[in-house]
Amino acid sequence: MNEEFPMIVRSFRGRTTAEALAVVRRELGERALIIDTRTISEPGLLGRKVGVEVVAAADPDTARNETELATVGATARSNTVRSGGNRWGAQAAGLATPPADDTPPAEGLSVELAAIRRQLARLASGQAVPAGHLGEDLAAELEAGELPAELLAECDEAVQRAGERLDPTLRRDFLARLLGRHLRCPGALDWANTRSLLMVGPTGVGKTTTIAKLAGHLVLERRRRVALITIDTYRVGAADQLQAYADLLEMPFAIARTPAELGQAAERFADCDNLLIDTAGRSPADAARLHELRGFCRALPGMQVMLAIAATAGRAEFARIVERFSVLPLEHTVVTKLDELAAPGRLYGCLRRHALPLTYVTTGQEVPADFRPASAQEFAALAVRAAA
Ligand SMILES: Nc1nc2c(ncn2[C@@H]2O[C@H](COP(=O)(O)OP(=O)(O)O)[C@@H](O)[C@H]2O)c(=O)[nH]1
Ligand SMILES: [Mg+2]
Repeated sequence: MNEEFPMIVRSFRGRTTAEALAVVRRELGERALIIDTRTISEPGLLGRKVGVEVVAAADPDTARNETELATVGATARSNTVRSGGNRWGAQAAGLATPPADDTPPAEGLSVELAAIRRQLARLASGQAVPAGHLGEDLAAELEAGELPAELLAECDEAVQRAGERLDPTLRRDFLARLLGRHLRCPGALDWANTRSLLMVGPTGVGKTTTIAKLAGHLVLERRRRVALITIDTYRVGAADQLQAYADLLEMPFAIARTPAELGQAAERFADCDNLLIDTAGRSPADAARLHELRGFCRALPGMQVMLAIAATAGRAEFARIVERFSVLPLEHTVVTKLDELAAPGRLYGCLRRHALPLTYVTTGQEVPADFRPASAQEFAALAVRAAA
């Protein structure tokens, strides 16, 4: 998490946008920067309560003194949320940041011309992405990270909306905050109330390794008694790997070939606090296997299901995996192989598009060290290359 973020960022609620904005102005001053607005709906005494949540930022001094929001090198002129564009107009490419005062005019001009040229090239190639407010460098970086075009446009619009009140050096942090809010991160797994966890996912994604990491964490740091079980319906002998971890960690181990066998194993391990259940088998395209797994899900009351998906998966592959495994009640996701991530924007786009409930990430092959709780802010910061 970025403790150093030199701005106050808070969320405010109201029944209407106007009401929420009034609270923002009262608390953070007239010059507060609106980062995001969304409708909220939550259970209340008399049915669902609908309202608006506004996230706003302000310089700490501004919030206290109700003076102008101090953005380096910018003189604030407008009190409205939407600020006017720059001197070239909002649609001009890459010109959102006027050259600093000490930039020789000729150099500033050539930068601008280069930006226009690149934008024209994009238009000509049919990949027009309205990224003129992000600045050429940041837009190019986000594109290189494969942030989907619609999200690039969203970032661009947010920067445009922020206008000159947003210090250019805070652009990445600002966008990370904005994007982070759109991911689902329900928080740490409640191990005290989750006795059994079933790990599913494609072959080779890191399911068994992750189970071993979780087991190590539970035993070493939480002093819980853990048993490991492998569901091995195809008798492919894939249980050996988990058995080796069970031996290493001195944990009881069982193989279950049917839901009934899983139930029996759970009874046998009645003195264990947690049962970590691995699955082995063929490709996720195997519908019969998934149907079979549904049977296993019903074998133990309160069992939770975790999908393992690799950070390196392509967009189409990601969609295919989520679609396949969605026949199971997926309560958790572990994003594996984050250490091999090459396209952070693509990963962010996939996580957001499929609204997966993010619980853990794994970051290497070392057991049990290479895993940690997932953080929406981290995925977003990776996507916009901000400090996490
Ligand atoms: N780089 C990297 N490799 C991993 C990670 N997690 C697992 N692996 C490796 O991925 C390979 C497959 O892991 P495994 O647990 O057997 O996958 P499974 O088939 O889903 O059970 C092994 O070589 C693991 O060491 C990770 O977070 N990062
Ligand atoms: Mg395995």
